[in-house]
Amino acid sequence: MLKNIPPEHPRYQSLLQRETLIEAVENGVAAPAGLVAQGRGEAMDYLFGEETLAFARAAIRAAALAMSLARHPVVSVNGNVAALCPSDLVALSKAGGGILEVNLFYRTPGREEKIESILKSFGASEVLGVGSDASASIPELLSERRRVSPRGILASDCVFVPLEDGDRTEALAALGKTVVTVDLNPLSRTARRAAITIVDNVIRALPLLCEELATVSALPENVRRAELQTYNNQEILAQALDYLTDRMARLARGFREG
Ligand code: PTJ
Repeated sequence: MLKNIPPEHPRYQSLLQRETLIEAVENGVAAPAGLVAQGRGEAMDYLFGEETLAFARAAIRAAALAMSLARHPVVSVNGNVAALCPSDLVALSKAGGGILEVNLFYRTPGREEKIESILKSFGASEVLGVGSDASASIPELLSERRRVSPRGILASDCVFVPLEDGDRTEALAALGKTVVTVDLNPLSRTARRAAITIVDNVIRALPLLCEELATVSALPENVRRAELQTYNNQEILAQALDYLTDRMARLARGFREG
């Protein structure tokens, strides 16, 4: 199906992501609800102009600082991100972003193992949260996402949870963990509750995050701590909304003026 999209199509990248997700649902890697999530993200990306904007770059920098300073960072992997950017997840883990852990909202039989084998095919040496490894539980969470690895999310101080649901973000934050997310919707509960929200398409954000992690890791720890303290997530979300408002107004003026 993927090869049917001509590369010169003006919406090639977007259609490719869509088809990748459809294929992942057909193969049992992504949940059917993952298509709804992708559609929501696609719509927001369209409104933002499908580019990585200044507020996203600032959040990527803060995310890299937080990961580099963490004692035990973890990269949480769901079906959507495993389908969209498996090689970047492995690269992020290897760059110091954290150990990989599969954590699913819809934990149906076989999906964890499929995601594990995708990550391993891209070079991951260890993937937590699969089968009996997800033996610990996050208190106050009813969904299947409560099941975590005692060596991973449970023990972590910083969790990267791209495309997350609001309940778990709140629960992880309540446990005192630094929650870093990627979410194209600045109004989502996850976006508002995370410590650091990268409002960008995960496809574009992950390679930039890997690069930034390498850059900040070269800085002295006290310099990284001081810079991270200046980061304000509410301000970043406000900038994302300001950008949308201004862009929509500009586009509306363009229609009126012809
Ligand atoms: O694989 P599972 O079982 O763990 O399920 C994963 C999904 C994504 C289905 C589950 O976590 C879910 O239902 O998530 P939500 O509540 O739909 O939230 C997903 C958020 O990610 C939404 O706010 C979307 O706007 C956003 N989003 C979707 N695609 C992208 C995105 N953000 C960045 N990049 C994207 N490509």
